[in-house]
Amino acid sequence: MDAEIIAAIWGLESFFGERRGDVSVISATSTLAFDGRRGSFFETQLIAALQIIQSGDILASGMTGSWAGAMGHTQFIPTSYQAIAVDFNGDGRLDIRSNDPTDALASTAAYLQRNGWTRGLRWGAETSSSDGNVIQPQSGGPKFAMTGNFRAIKRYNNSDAYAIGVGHLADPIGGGGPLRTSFPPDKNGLTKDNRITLQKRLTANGFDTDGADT
Ligand SMILES: [Ca+2]
Repeated sequence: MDAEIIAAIWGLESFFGERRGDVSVISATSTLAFDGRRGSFFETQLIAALQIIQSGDILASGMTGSWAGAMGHTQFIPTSYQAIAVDFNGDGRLDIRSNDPTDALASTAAYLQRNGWTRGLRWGAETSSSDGNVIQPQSGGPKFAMTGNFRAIKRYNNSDAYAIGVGHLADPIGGGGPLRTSFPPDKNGLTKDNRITLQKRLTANGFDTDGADT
């Protein structure tokens, strides 16, 4: 059940390596450092990114990631890369970005371990009870009882929805069945028709929506 969690994080972070990010990490972090709202955080990430280039682990030209500077298969930010990434395949390089995901997946395991992961313990499970530490993301939807490992997943991304998504993907990867209760429709979300209308209007106003999702 530990390996399934790593696989699920890989799925959520980069669609199992398909979307590792093609934005220059230096460009992304320097832009966000200048932008202000979380300026000091991204300034720290920028400095870390420059130090990684200086160390020779990643070439400047190949240092790409998300719009927020997260890199590779499991989207490590530069400071996490520096602090936690491991050379699991033993080739002398901390490589979380190339086609071989070995180092990235091992680094994710190391990250969870560093943040209090207990081996062999489930993340949580669907429950019919409302007692104790239970989260129900949507009224009328499934309820989940959480373990300490749920908190460890949230250290990856501090969101209940994210951590439930990881657990919910990990369970079937490990052979588990579907949830007993379905998630109700999102009352405040956009419908498909809303999305199509929005994209058409954006396109009409000159924004590139890559075509409406019809
Ligand atoms: Ca390596």
